[in-house]
Amino acid sequence: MRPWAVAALALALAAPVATRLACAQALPADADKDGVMDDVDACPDSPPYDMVGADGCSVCDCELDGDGVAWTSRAAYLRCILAEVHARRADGRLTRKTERPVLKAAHMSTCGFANEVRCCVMLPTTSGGMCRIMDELRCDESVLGAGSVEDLDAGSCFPNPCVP
Ligand SMILES: [Ca+2]
Repeated sequence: MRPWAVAALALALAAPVATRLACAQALPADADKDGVMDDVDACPDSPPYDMVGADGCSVCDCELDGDGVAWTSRAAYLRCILAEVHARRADGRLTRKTERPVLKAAHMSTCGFANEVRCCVMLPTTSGGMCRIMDELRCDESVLGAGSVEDLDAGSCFPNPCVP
C-alpha cells in the first residue's frame, strides 16, 4: 500500500474515535448525580436521593420549607415529600422501586425536627460508624460514653454518612 493510502486509511479509522472522544469530553458533568448538569445546577451539592427541581435545588429542603422558613413540624416536611413523590409517580419520574430510597432518606433524616442532628458514633472494630438521629446535646462523647462521636448537623442517615 502506498504511504498516502496508509495515511488516508489511518485518518479514516481514527476519525470516529476522535469524534467519540470529543463527544465524551463535551458532556457536562453532574457531580451530585441529581440529573441536573453542573453548568445549570444552582445547588451542585444536593444530598443523595434528594428530589430536585429544574434548577437542581431541593423541592423539599431539609431545613427550610418552600417559603424559606424552618419547617413548623416533622409532619409538614413529610407532607411535602409525599406530595412530591405522588406527583412524580403520576408523571412517571419515579417508580415504586426508585421512590423507596427517596422515602427512606426522608424518614431517616433530621428534616422537620428542631434540634436533631445526625450523630456518627464511630465503631472501634470497623473503619466506619453508626448514624443516629438525636438531640444535638446528646451527640457528645461524654454523654454517649462512646470513644469517638461526630455531629454532622442536619441531613439524612441514609445512605450512611459515617464512613471515612
Ligand atoms: Ca447536579
